[in-house]
Amino acid sequence: MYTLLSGLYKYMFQRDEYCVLILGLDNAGKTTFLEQTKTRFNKNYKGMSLSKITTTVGLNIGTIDVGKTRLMFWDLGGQEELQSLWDKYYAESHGVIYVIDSTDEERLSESKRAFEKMITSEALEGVPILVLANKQDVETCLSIPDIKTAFSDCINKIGKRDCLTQACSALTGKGVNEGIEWMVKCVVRNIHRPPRKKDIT
Ligand code: G3D
Repeated sequence: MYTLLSGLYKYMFQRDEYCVLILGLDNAGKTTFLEQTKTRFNKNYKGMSLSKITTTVGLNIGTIDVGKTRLMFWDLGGQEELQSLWDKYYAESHGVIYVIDSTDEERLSESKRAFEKMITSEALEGVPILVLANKQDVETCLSIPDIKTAFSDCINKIGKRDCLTQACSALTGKGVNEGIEWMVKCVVRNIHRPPRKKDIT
C-alpha cells in the first residue's frame, strides 16, 4: 500500500528538472532573453524592464515550469575571459541555447569560433542546441540564411544531436515561445541525459 501511495504521490507531485545553458558573446542578448522567458512562462513574475538590462558579468540564473517539466537556466558571461568557464558547466547541462547578435556582422566570425569550440566539447555530446538569431526586430539585421552561411563550417560538427536555428527578438518576445517549446521537447526525449527528479514545491 505504501509503495502504491508513494508511487501515486511521485506521479502527481514530481517534476523532471533539466539544466539549460544560455551561451553566446557578450551583448548578444542572453540576459534579455532569460528575462523575457521568465516573464512569459512564470505567472506573476515581475521582471526588470528589458531595456534596462546590462551585459552579463558572471552568472544569471532562472527557472521556468512548462507542464511537468522544469527548466533551470544558467546564463553565463560571454566576454572572452569568461568563455573559458563555460566548459565547467557542460557535464551538468541537458541543453544549450546559443544566442547570436544578428545586428553585429563584425563579431559574427568571433561568435562562430566560440560556437565551434563549444560544440566540439565531448562533454556536450548528444545535447540539443537551440541557436537563436537574436535582434531580428532590427530592420538591418542579418537574415537566418546569412547566419547559416556564416556558420556552415560547423554543420558536420553538430553531428546527430538536435539543433534548430530560430529567428528571435528577446526584446519583443518574437520566437521565444517557439524556441523554449522546442527545447522542452528535445530535453524530454533525449535518452543520453536523464532528468533530475524533484518534488514540486
Ligand atoms: P548579454 O546578456 O548577452 O550580454 P544583454 O546581452 O541581454 O545585456 O543585451 C545587450 C544589449 O542588446 C542591450 O542593449 C539589450 O537591450 C539589447 N538587446 C537584447 N536583445 C535584443 C533584441 O532582441 N533586439 C534589440 N533591438 N536589442 C536587444 P543596451 O543598449 O542596454 O546595451
